[in-house]
Amino acid sequence: MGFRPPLPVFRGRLHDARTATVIGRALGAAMLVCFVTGVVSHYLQQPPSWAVGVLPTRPVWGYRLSQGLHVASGIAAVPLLLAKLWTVYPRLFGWPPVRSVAHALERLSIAVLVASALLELFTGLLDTEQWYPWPFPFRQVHFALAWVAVGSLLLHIAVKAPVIAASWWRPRSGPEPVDVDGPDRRSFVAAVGAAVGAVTLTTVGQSLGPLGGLDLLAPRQPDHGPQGLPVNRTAAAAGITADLVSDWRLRVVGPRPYELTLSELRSLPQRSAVLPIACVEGWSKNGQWTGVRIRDLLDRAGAPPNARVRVVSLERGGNYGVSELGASYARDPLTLLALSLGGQPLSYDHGFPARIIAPNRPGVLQTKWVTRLEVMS
Ligand SMILES: Nc1nc2c(c(=O)[nH]1)N[C@H]1C(S)=C(S)[C@@H](COP(=O)(O)O)O[C@H]1N2
Ligand SMILES: [Mo]
Repeated sequence: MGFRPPLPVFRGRLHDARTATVIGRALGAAMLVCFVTGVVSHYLQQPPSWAVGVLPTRPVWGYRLSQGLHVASGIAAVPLLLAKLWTVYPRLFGWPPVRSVAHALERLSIAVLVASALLELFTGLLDTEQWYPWPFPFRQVHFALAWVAVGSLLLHIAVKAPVIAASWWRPRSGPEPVDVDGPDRRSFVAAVGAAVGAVTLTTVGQSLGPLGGLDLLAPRQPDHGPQGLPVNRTAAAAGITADLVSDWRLRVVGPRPYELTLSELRSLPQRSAVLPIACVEGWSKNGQWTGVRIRDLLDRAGAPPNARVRVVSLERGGNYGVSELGASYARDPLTLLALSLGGQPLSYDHGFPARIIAPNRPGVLQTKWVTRLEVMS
């Protein structure tokens, strides 16, 4: 019984339950915010069929806020997770490694939690760089793993509830005059807090305009790009050439189909709206868009009021060449087939001759180089 292999022994109080709780509750909060906003983003991009027509179009900045929080909480979770792992890693050397079936299951659930949390943050971070060095589809796997991570997080919290409760408050000094929450722990927590603050302040400007000047680490600077707006996929990358665009027509397919040239579109009533492009990768920027209301174009085609619309781009082969507007978006007075941005005709990279812009919508669905609107029954 007395045998113990020569494993390291840890005496530092920074590895105790109080530190694990202080770091863990911040990490848990970040993970929960990240999870909820991630689920919002998933269902806005891929709604269940009953929800397609009723997705909320207000507030217009809703998705911008939600996705800004998603990416910010994910980034904040990186230093928190590293600190948490450092705090508890001595437990890897506990002896005996397994004390009971329950203990074995608990260790297994923690392995699942750590693995899924690390992989979530890693894939999410690389997505913000638009770098996909793996063979699986990012979005589906990121979504599925999120449930694994949150499920094992909740299980972990339930198992540890007594320890967490006992360590939640700053321990009071006992009879001996020791500072039980001493300077070591305060320095450690302050350092982790500073790391979280630093990575947040240097990235959150990608979606939070006033902090744009501090946006040093995020892959996108919201001000960099033609017409003051970043570009995710350039016209060149999408294979859009002057040739393709030269005989451009908008085709509206519905009960009364028709075609319009660009100058005919420009002679229809024009509307303006200030709406953000809110990219799922975290950057957001408002633009002043002008163009024709989708609603007006659909009415002219004789579309019923609850019609869904398939939006088709000139772009072939990409993942984003086709999108769908449910009825709530299609009828919204702010949903435009935009022809200009900031008073200038759209640049090629922003979707010339025409793109979709709709309120409270993931950027990935704001289809560029639109050539056809199809009324779906
Ligand atoms: N046809 C097409 N439309 C597209 C894309 C695309 O790759 N192809 N990218 C989308 C994405 S991911 C975003 S965030 C916005 C970016 O818009 P911007 O380049 O005008 O800023 O356009 C969207 N529309
Ligand atoms: Mo995007």
